Amino acid sequence: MSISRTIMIDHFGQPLRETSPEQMALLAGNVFALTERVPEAGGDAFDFAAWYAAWRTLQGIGQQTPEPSHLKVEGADSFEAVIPWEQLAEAAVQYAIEGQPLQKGGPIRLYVPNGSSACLNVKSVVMCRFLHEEASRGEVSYGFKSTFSPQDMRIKR
Ligand SMILES: Nc1nc2c(c(=O)[nH]1)N[C@H]1C(S)=C(S)[C@@H](COP(=O)(O)O)O[C@H]1N2
Ligand SMILES: [Mo]
Repeated sequence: MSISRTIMIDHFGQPLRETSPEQMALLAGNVFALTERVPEAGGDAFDFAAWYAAWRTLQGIGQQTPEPSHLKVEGADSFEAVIPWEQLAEAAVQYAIEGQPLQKGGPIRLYVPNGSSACLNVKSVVMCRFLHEEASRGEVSYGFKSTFSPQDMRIKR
């Protein structure tokens, strides 16, 4: 089975950009063994924040554009997580194992060591959406895709 090697980027609703695991790793600049940051995990990783900073510069996104409030990551299986920006400071992206593309969980997998749940370690990430949603700042959600937004999730039934 062949998996998609493309990752789409939605930054604050601007036109979608496309990238790949290898482009992301190059842009992030520094690759390391994931186990250094996530002891139970393996493979090759780069720092999420380093990638984001370099990507913003490449896209010409200036200082006047605020930091996101959340990252929404979507897996190929429609699992998705909305992660508060503050939880991503130590986040790492697994993009290869021994230099080879991921056979499972590719094209990339996000690891959030400081996250509020292991459920935020989304596999098979095909879409990263950078959001600014002040009303839901600090709120986490994850699960299989539904028609509910994080805004809707705030109303407990
Ligand atoms: N794409 C995708 N990522 C996912 C999930 C999923 O169902 N699909 N499950 C999440 C949940 S709820 C957990 S607890 C962890 C489990 O990770 P593991 O299989 O490495 O133990 O993966 C997370 N990432
Ligand atoms: Mo989970």
